[in-house]
Amino acid sequence: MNSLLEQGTKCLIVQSEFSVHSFWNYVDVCKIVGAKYPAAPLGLMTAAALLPQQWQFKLIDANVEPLLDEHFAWADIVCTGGMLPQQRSIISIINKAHQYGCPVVVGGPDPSSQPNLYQCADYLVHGEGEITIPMLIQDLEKGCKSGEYKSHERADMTQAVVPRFNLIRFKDYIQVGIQYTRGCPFNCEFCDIIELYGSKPRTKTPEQIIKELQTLYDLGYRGHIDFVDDNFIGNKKNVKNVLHVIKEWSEAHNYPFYFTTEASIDLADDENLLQVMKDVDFRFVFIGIESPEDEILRFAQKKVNINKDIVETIKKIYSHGMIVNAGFIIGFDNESDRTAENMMKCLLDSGICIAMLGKLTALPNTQLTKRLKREGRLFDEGFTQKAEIDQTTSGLNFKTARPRLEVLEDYVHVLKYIYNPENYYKRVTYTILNLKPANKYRPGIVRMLKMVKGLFILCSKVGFNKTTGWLYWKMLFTVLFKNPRAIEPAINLAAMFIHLHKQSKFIIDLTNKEIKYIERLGEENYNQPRLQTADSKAEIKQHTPSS
Ligand code: B12
Ligand code: SF4
Repeated sequence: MNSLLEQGTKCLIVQSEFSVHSFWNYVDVCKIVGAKYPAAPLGLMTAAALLPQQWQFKLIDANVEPLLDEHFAWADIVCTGGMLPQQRSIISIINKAHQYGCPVVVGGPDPSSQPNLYQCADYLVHGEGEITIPMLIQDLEKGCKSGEYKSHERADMTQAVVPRFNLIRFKDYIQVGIQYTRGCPFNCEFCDIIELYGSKPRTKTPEQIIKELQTLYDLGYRGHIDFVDDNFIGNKKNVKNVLHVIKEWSEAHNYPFYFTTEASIDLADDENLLQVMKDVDFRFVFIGIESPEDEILRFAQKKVNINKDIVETIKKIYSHGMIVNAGFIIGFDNESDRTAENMMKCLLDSGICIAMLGKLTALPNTQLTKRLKREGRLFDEGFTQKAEIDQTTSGLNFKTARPRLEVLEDYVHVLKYIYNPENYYKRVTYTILNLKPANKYRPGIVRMLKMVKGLFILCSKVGFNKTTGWLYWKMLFTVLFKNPRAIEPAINLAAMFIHLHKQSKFIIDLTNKEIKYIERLGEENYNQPRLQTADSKAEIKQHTPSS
């Protein structure tokens, strides 16, 4: 091949594998509805739309099909990338491609955060592809055999391209993502979003979003669309505009989609916003609650959550048809022996069923990481250790303020409590009885048949199981009598328990092993070898004004 920019250059795009043990990897639930993996690889589909369009693309998602030697043998160039938990698998893909003599382009959040770990790639693309992929293309035009592309500029989202949705098989996934905004106006100490994407939310125009919806519609996709935004409501004025336009489009197309997203808790302060989200059939929203204790939130700079009556706030969102999934964090400096109790009470009272309980993680480049470094508390192992699964296994990569054993014991205690079958079904019943779903999206006949089949599988798995059987039927009949319009989300939450129960058990066992290990070793002996080396500490001291 003379130039990589030739017409028909074969570009293999690889989404590397995520751990099967991840909280987010609810493959058992996917199987029930005939899918293979929850979410489609939006970052890579977007990168594909920015790469030279004269190329021939093949996208292999190793989470839904095996990545084979013949794929590498076919390729002239390989593109890959992704998040922290994919690090090891991304690097093995780079090595494999090199065995086949293929140059590799790597990009995405982890190569951008930790470029030093990806120097083995031929072309290393930092940050937002809208800015840096054109720089790569310029180099390819010049025939450069390697390069690193970075920029301090942030992408203008109004110029963003439509992702190459045609590179995936929709039936492999439960949901397809689209992105409306990047960045978040808040300033939480532990968050890397503001470092990666800035604190000024940048949004696409309503026309761009409609173009993406229309593309998906024309490709035959129907059903679940996830707005993968850092904070969907970061710019409240713009989001209302786009929602009004989506509403008109959805009406005109007979509501082919329903939506989910991630938003800050102040969503509940805006009745009008809640109503337009209901109007277009938003069904789930993920909210970072982190902690029910104001003192902890204040310390973590999570100001948007302070002085909120969480139970009432969540109830209000349920009444607009949206189930709240939430993130909670354990390991903040000013936690106390009441932290676990308070968290469990909050979860039970608010009915939050799907709670991602993670351990505080000092992610690359965050304010938290900088502070812990200054305080000499950051572990040398950095971010990679144990990060292969997600923040249920990684995290606490620093000397904790409370004894580590206490933090881990609380972690296990809360997990056991929230994913105990009785407690889970209690929360499902509460949530569903408070839910007023819009039910605008109506599945077509094929999807309907799949759902009916899925329901039979679910009933056989959960309904005739000695742990969940009675709880499942009791919940189902309560919902059928008291709020039949919400039967579908009730079934979905019951299905999710298959995954949540299994995943939490895995994490509990793993954490218990860690507890035993620390008990044997002693807290100090655990921390000391992991702390920053003497040299790096000296360097930090030199740069700390107070020292
Ligand atoms: C949606 C999302 C998820 C979803 C879905 C993921 C999926 N499969 O699609 C879920 C909820 C599952 C998830 C989970 C996690 N996530 Co997440 N997630 C996001 C989020 C909000 C959007 C991702 C997205 O689709 N963006 C839109 C696309 C277009 O952007 P992009 O992927 O960055 O791609 C662009 C560039 O990076 C570049 N690019 C990307 N790939 C490539 C490849 C090549 C070759 C090139 C040239 C360019 C390129 O071009 C694209 C266009 O600009 C991001 C934050 C963000 N704003 O991106 C966090 C983010 C990616 N997640 C992150 C993390 C840490 C996680 C978790 C580990 C968190 C946890 N709590 O445990 C888990 C692990 C996942 C797992 N399965 O094990 C971090 C990653 C940090 C890092 N340094 O790697 C991010 C950045 C933010 C955060 N702090 O949460 N996540
Ligand atoms: S509200 Fe969420 S996205 Fe925004 S800064 Fe805080 S943690 Fe990050």
